[in-house]
Amino acid sequence: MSNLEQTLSIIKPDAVERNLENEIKEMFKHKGFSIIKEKKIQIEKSEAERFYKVHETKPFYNDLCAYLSSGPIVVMVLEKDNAVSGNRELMGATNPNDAAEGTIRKKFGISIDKNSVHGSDSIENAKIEINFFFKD
Ligand code: IDP
Ligand code: MG
Repeated sequence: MSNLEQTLSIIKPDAVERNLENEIKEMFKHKGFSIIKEKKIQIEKSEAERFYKVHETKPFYNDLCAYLSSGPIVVMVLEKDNAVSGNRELMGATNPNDAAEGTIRKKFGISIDKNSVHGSDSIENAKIEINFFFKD
């Protein structure tokens, strides 16, 4: 049975800055994801703070929000069967040092903070995050 889902993906500033946008998109397409919406934007720090609100008590929250708003990002809605878990798998572990071979973070991540991509962690959060960037 098919279980079509959508998830939110962000190509973070470190990857956009290194011109990795197309290579990362190719990895998504190769795994069968359709990119059904996308835009390249730069967000205000206050928007990053809203987006990452779940992390507001973490010691890295301020740096994380400063970083996400530090340069252009590419925000995408990805669609395929089981897209949420499939994207997490393709991204790899949060720390690129722990990420499996063949994952985006293994291939392109620089450090735990400059780890090249964001992906929603649940179906519920995917809906919230898609609506955050693409309300229409
Ligand atoms: P995720 O991006 O794999 O879902 P989260 O735990 O949701 O990881 O953390 C959000 C982002 O915060 C990570 O992608 C990473 O950039 C940053 N981050 C997480 N843990 C740390 C840390 O211990 N130090 C610095 N940055 C961190
Ligand atoms: Mg997360």
